[in-house]
Amino acid sequence: MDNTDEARLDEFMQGLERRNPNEHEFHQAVREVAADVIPFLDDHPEYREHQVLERLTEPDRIIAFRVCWEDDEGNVRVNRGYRVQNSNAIGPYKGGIRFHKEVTQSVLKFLAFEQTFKNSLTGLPMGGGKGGADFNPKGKSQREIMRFCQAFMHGLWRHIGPNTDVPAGDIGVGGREVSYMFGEYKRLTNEFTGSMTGKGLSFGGSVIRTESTGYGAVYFLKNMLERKGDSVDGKVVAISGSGNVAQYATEKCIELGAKVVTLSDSGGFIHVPDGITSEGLRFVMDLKNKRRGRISEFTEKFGGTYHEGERPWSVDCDVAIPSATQNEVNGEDAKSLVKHGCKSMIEAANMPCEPEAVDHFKEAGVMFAPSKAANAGGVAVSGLEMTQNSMRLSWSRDEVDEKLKVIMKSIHDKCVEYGQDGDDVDYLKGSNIAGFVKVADAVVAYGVL
Ligand code: NDP
Ligand code: 2IT
Repeated sequence: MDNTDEARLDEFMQGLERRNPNEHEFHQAVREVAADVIPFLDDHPEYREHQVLERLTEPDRIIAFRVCWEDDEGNVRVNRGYRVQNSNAIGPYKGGIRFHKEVTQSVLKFLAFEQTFKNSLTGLPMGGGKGGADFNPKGKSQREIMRFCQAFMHGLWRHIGPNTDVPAGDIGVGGREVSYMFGEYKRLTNEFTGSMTGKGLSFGGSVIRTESTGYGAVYFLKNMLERKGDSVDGKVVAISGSGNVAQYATEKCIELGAKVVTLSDSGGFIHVPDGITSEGLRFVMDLKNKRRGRISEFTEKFGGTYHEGERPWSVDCDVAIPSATQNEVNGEDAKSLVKHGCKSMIEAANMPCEPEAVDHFKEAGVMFAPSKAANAGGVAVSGLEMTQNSMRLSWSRDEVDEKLKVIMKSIHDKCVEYGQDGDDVDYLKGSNIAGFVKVADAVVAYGVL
């Protein structure tokens, strides 16, 4: 980046930070995109003239609402729900719902902004949005979760619909919660439409949607390694998280011959140097999806070590796949990973790497797959679920898996097209620009809106 672009970036970020005070996650996500897009605009003045970046960093709208519900003891509880509709330039708003105690407007704005470019990269007609609530599902009964989901949908239903905005899952929201919310939407509108994705398979859900984010991230890794004449087989992989994305990334790694040596939750991580077996993974799925237990229980049954309060970035590995949450890999973690042999970083969570970590991976020559490319498999299969709902039919597992592979390869190839740098590929730059161009062309085409 030359001095003029550097000055432009600083000026742009100062304005954004002034207009959006204290929204650190949002600032971080925008800076990461703007750092690549601003120099690109030098050769594409029409986007600058139309203020496309300025428009895409101001969400179309933010909906905030009170969610009032009753717990099992009959106490009245109050949470705040949101939907950030960032851009519908290329399709209905699309993106997950997050239930987590640390949900803020800043977190949802960063996620909705990222989603806009991620969805563009999939090649499917989907705009970008994200929603959620500062509701902590931990320790809640099934009935409390159901009542919360229904109350949340009471605040949201007017603002969504199959051609308007199509929510799905994210942290704290899986098939069970989507089903409660979709059921409530159906009751309120008296319509059975594809207004949410990630539904149960017997009522409009797509096969492979549950697996798609984790599988897609590993397909992306496979594409990156194959470009270098390498393969997933035999790689030692450190994964964080033990939820939806971590589970299916682990499953696909095992299937392709890699050894997954770590998983984690918010309490700590497990290290299994011989690799987590399929049986061990089934135990984790049961533990996390049915019993809502802690990952520490794994070592009691399957061996390995548990590291309380630590993240899994201090173990020997070839590949790291953070799959828990934002900013879970800092600069020191990045140095530790590189020291322990890590050569590929696959961001399966959204923005898991802090900027210092991204810089360090770049300096160290680590292949870096940014989240908007690496984890796009989830929303891609959500897009395929929307298609199946519109056509009122269901595709087979093989058909959907094949389409997912094709989409992940096409995202990889777009990153190469826009991010080629000699023999190397800057996947971050490639994903930012490839994602931006499609949305920007639509924004320009609509005129001043
Ligand atoms: P889940 O709720 O299924 O699992 C989340 C996992 O991350 C749990 O193991 C949880 O531990 C851990 N975790 C959450 N917050 C923290 C934290 N602050 N510190 C440490 N660990 C934490 O979520 P998903 O697997 O669906 O999502 C994981 C990531 O992937 C998120 O960044 C999400 O945005 C992203 N993603 C998800 C997609 C999807 O289809 N689900 C699609 C694309 C991206 P604990 O159980 O202790 O809370
Ligand atoms: O971050 C994400 O891409 C998701 N949580 C999935 C969104 C979706 O609409 O499937």
